[in-house]
Amino acid sequence: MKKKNIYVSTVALIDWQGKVLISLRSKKSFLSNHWEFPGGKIKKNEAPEDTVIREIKEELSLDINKKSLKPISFNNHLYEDFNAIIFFYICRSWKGTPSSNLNQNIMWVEISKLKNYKFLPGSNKFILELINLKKK
Ligand code: DGT
Repeated sequence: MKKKNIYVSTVALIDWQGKVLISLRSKKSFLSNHWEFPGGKIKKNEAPEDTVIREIKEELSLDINKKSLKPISFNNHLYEDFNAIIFFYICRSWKGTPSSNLNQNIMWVEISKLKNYKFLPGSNKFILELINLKKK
């Protein structure tokens, strides 16, 4: 059976120590208690980069310049009720100090330790890609 497509943009914010910011989905949300990369659904007529910039401002109060966003990968993950097409970026510079506006638990984690966290299934692939990125 065909499922509805949803389009999502996500980003790995990587700091000067090579740590990545991840956030824990709140108890009320679908797939709660899974970790995720910050981001969210792309709105109608919005470019994927603009979704990252908007969501990072809303969720974490950080300002990102479009030039700092580097597209790395995408994934197509079939969840039970929908098909998620997820665009994945990395970003190494921004303005501000992150604070969670959604009351989500946020954490900086070394790339090599990301495997120890239970991520949304649609984003597991990106962890392997971050590891390979480090090796390059
Ligand atoms: P909402 O706003 O009530 O629809 O709640 P969410 O949290 O499901 O919506 P949103 O805007 O965060 O959409 C993200 C969707 O993408 C969500 O259904 C799960 C899926 N997804 C898979 N991997 C990731 C990831 O690493 N980060 C984020 N943000 N979403 C992911």
